[in-house]
Amino acid sequence: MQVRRITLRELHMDLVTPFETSYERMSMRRILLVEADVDGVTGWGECVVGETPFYAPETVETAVHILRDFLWPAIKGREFQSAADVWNLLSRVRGHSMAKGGLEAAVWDAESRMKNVPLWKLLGGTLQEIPCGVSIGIKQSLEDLVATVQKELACGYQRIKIKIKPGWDVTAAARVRESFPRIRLMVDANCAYTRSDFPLLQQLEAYYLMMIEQPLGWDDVYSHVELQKLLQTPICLDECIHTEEQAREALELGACRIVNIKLGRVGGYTVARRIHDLCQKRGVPVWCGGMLESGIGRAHNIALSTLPNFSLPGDVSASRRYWHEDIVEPEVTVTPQGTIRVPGGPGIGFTPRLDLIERLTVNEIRLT
Ligand code: OSB
Ligand code: MG
Repeated sequence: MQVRRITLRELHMDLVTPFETSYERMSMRRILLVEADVDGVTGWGECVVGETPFYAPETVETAVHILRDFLWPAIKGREFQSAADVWNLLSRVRGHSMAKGGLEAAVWDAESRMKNVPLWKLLGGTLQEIPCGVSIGIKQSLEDLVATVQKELACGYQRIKIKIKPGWDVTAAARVRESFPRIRLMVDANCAYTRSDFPLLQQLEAYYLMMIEQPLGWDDVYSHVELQKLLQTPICLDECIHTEEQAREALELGACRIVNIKLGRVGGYTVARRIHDLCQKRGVPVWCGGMLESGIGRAHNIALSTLPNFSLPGDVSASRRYWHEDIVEPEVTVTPQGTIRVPGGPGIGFTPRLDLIERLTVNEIRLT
């Protein structure tokens, strides 16, 4: 098969509620979609780049540049057997995982539509219903936080993750744990701490957290090794893991006991599946992270989450938590048990709403 052309679209979408992390507050997203024509069949992917380089180095501008000037030329006119081969065609470009991941995902969607099978089956997925958690941003007050947790639990979500930062950590965890003694609770620091904060991070042990996600530097595996030695609570790495080799390093050194896998952060399904398999062999559970995706990226996260070692609830939740109107039909919904039922249709199993996509598009680039 060959990719005949790709179209990049940047959409502006307002979040239902602003989302605050240790590094920024977001109230809208610049969503970058990739539409790929593969032998006449259309597939869709999402580059999960941020508006800023504060989570990871890539932004919308870098992704468009790399896609247009390097990734498209690398794939244009090339014959390949399956979407699983796309990673090799793109691997000459170093880094830029989110740009690669969005393009690769579009080809996977197209291939599974071509074969008339659900993408999750083509990937080797086995779970037909995936467990869901939510990621709750930093709030104005502890009361606000508790009320938000309460609301999400009432929707059925199976685990609660709260964002922390210096000044909003031990007190926030303590208050939520006090209010909800038995829930599955975890925290995500997005790299906000350093080695001098080890005593503070040790205080979090008192709240029976499932894990502490990415407390230390985005490129600092070794400090996580040191911290994990001091903690009973498992560390989960997010920002530190961009490649299969980094995942192996982290597991080998004992930097974490759980891995968050995001398609964009690792450059697509090929590496995501390798990290999944590696963790599975070592008995390390994984879960699917989120990047405040539109329905397209969310549908891909659902497909990924069907692989058997995605045994912990992910940050894959209902469309309505993010958007007044999502760009796929039907929108993503969660059962009262806090699960998503995996769609049975071909490809990602959700249909892009072309009229709405067009309305929200602020920039369109066709590459042929
Ligand atoms: O660290 O997991 C993260 C959102 C944007 C960037 C990084 C992260 C997040 C989230 C939200 O935690 C997950 C979601 O609900 O999509
Ligand atoms: Mg995270």
